[in-house]
Amino acid sequence: MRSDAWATAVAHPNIALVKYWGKRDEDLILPLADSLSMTLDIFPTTTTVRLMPGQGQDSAFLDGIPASGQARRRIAAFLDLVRDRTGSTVRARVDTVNTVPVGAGLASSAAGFAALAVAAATVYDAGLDTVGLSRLARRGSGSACRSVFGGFVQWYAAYPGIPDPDQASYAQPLGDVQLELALIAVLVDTGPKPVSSREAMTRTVSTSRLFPRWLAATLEDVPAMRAALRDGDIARVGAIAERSAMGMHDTMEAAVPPVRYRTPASRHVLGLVRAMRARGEQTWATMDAGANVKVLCPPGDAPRIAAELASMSGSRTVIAGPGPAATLTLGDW
Ligand code: 2P0
Repeated sequence: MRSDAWATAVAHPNIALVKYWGKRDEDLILPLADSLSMTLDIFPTTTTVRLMPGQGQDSAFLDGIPASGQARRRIAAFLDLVRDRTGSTVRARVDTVNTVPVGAGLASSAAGFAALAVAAATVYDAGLDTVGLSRLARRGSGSACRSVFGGFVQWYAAYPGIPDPDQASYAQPLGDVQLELALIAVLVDTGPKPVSSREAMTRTVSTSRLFPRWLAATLEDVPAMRAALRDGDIARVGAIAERSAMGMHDTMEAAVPPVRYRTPASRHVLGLVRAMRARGEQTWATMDAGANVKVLCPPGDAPRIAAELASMSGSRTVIAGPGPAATLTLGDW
């Protein structure tokens, strides 16, 4: 490890087709169930980590603006995990450039911590393979472990009884998916979300009477989605994805106090998607921890459906397809 080492990595957001919602270990970020996702080819995050010998604490800049408080502490705690592995005490400067609105349910933390994991593991010479990088990214933000890989991905929960769950919980790409799938992001609201997904998740698990039912459904949805992806059956993929997402929102709306990410604008778009499907279009909706709606459809239909959704909702739409794994793009280490 050279004292002036630096590395730059790029990673893309992922959208879960079967959602992750609920942890069984808040510190290790172990989920209560497996989840399945598609890494996107839009909205990349680029992160540079530069070792700063002599600097007293880690510094972080998000789109050029110094991070403070919780955001800086979360990055510093993540770098501590990397330093713990390598025995280094050298602090670092982190520069992150997002192309996606932060905190709007567009998976900026997934891309951000995946890129940070790859860049930090490189400069600190942590000697991690892709599974190790996925485990590390998970400790920054659960869904980030999926953005280490491209295409369709499964995150293993490491169910109770597994001897070393930290080791056993990581993501892997699915090698047997035949599906051609597009995702249209309908940007109804790109402002920050009212409640962080971390807080919302904890509140849902501890207070929502619907949560046990949702968890049981997820345990059934994972193998059903695996089979639908393997079969390339877009109608089954869409139906399972939509019920996973809507069930997740139902369970958080039953939390005390409720977490409401679905706004009137979201509900309008959800209604448009249902109406399109009723007239024979292959369209299904999913949503994450924010008001924006993502629409799944066949790639050939995406430009037409995106244009119609944009004109009916007045919102910007962006078409995505399966995207690449997180990669190192530059460095001097
Ligand atoms: C997902 N989401 O599967 C779900 C669906 C949002 C809705 O993972 O606390 O930022 O860092 O593990 O990964 C967003 O939560 O939460 C998320 P932490 P994360 O994509």
